[in-house]
Amino acid sequence: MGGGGIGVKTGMGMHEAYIGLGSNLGDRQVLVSSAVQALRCSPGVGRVEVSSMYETPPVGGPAGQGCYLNAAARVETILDPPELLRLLIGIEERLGRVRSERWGARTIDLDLLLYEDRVVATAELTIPHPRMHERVFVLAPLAEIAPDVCHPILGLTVRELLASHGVSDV
Ligand code: A4P
Ligand code: MG
Repeated sequence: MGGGGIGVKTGMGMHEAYIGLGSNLGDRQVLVSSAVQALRCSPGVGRVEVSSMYETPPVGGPAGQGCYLNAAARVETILDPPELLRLLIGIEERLGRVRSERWGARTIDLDLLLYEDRVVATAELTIPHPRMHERVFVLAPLAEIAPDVCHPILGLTVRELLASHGVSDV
């Protein structure tokens, strides 16, 4: 098996997952970029492709929060969904996230949006992310890198989900 180098080889055992990134506290651009960099350097993660960053008004949560920077990433990984969630939580913690109030301001939020066509519903993890289809701040960056990927429960592509919010293009 030549040529793989360090890191993850493509092929058998490799899965495709999509991550939503959001930040509305601190240096948002540096935090989102650092999270992408951390993903790229993580054991078990191969190629990472990332969308542009989108400035979005806060949805829900306490009044007076600043705008978010949101992005989406496609990762190739040999990690299974719970392992990938643990990796995301570890990166959030390293980047200084403190969990206080639900939907409150945060340095970085990493959500596991989709993992191939898997449907997972455990106490710790729900895939697809249960609110992804309701949120233009998730769908717009995701449509940039994965317009034709299908939501395994709703049976609609990301492009179609975005269009259902009256957004035809990003
Ligand atoms: N968890 C279960 N499933 C997942 C999953 N698929 N991905 C559990 C990630 N986590 C998942 O999440 C709480 C727990 O959910 C995790 O420990 C994990 O075990 P959290 O990140 O601590 O809490 P949260 O982010 O405050 O809650 P939640 O429900 O993830 O919030 P959302 O739905 O992500 O919304 N407005 C704009 N413009 N942009 C944003 O990015 N984000 C939110 C957060 C609200 N408003 C926003 C934005
Ligand atoms: Mg979250």
